[in-house]
Amino acid sequence: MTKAIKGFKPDFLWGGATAANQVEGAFDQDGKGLSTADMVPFVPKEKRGLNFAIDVNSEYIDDVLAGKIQDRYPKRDGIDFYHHYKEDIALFAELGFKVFRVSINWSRIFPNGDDAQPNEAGLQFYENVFNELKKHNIEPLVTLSHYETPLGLTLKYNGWYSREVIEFYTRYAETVFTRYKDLVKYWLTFNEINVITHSPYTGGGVLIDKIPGKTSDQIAYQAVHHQFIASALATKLAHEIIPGSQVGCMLARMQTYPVTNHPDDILKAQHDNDLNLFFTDVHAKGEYPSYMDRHFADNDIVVNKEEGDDEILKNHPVDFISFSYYMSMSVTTQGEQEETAGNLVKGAVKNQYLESSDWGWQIDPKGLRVTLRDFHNRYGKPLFIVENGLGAYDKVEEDGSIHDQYRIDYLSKHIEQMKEAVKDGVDLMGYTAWGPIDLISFSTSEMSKRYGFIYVDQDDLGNGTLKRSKKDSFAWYQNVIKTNGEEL
Ligand code: BGP
Repeated sequence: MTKAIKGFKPDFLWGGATAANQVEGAFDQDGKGLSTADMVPFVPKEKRGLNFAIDVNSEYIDDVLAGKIQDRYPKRDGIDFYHHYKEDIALFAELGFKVFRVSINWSRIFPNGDDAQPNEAGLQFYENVFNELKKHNIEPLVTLSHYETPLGLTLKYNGWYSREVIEFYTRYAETVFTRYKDLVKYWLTFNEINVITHSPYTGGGVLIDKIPGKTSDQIAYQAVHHQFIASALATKLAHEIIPGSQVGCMLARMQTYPVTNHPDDILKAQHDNDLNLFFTDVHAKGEYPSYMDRHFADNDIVVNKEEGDDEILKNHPVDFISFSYYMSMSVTTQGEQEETAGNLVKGAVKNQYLESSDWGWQIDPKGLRVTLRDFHNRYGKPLFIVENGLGAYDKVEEDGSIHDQYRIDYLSKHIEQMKEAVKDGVDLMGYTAWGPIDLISFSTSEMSKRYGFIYVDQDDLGNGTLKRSKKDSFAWYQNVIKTNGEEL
């Protein structure tokens, strides 16, 4: 008898994902300290390059703190979720969310990062949020660190480059696990942990100009080793403090294709994929993969480990693998070709078969199926897509409606491929669309790069009423959830 091929599980976790620094605002209220995200300015389009993230250096930070620079910092204001969370969660409930991904802003809990005692007002805020979710039967999925290193740790220790930060992170993790043990079951240790090799400041609160004589990669791989240890220790703590808890790692997946079938292209794509999957390899298998020995040697990278580190990694692998997926990459060794914008893979070039978003991200739903199958075969662990979506300019019609069919097209094609992957045998736990409510863009600090089913009336300069309204995609996603992905 042949086995029936089924779609999504009945308890599939449908929902949406946000990060504190992109939604909350209230950056200096109720005892919150500054975080690295609070120092990222808005840079007008004409002044930007192909860079993925707007970066800052130590001189810039010193000048801001000394009051010499008066830039705009959209992530300090977010969409004021801090004061709108009840209204926003009610809208997520109306969408039918089973899960909602948030991050805890570390500097709300430990304002300087290394404080001896947590800030009660910060703890209370998230307790209120989690209780509100519970009221609506929505599971929280909580990221401990989403590009929000307390600035104090950057200024005093140079962020994750310092091993001491592991202890501050585990203190923070233990504090929130203990406080929310009856409210939160699903945790992620670091958002897009691989981004640290592209932007050590964003991913690790590290200022590389403070470490002369070392390459960015030499610094980043040391810093990420500390994050791996911290992640494993947090996994251990979660399992001890919260019975039945599940902890995942989180990768910005960069599915990379060879442009031609020249063996050099195949090898290059394989190597770039390995460099990306290194982060999930360590988290899932509990050890450094052997291919990194060669990469480290070729690039003069020495990762200082302490005795006992290998055991910590080995003993506490993650329970599931989560990742963001927006686009795929293509690479070639065969001559010059046009580069694509906004990517994390050095030298990635245009794929002639794919269309691009207004920000140059190449849209590739089938790449998601490839990614899911690869992960499944490589790790055999449950998978969770915790970010996916289309950043687009939306037009508000005179009657207030917003016809975002382009967003529906993007999402439905990706969910279709998820369904195929599930039929291929992939164990998929859930899907949280990025930015279910419009929020501040991570890479550009723009408000006008919108992902939401819910529109927020605010422009790039911070003008607007902050009023929330439903786009066409709202009813569409509501029905997707209602039919468990059957109707797209
Ligand atoms: C991921 C980040 C998110 C996010 C998303 C979309 O890399 O984890 O924080 O915002 O990308 O990116 P952007 O906001 O730059 O369009």
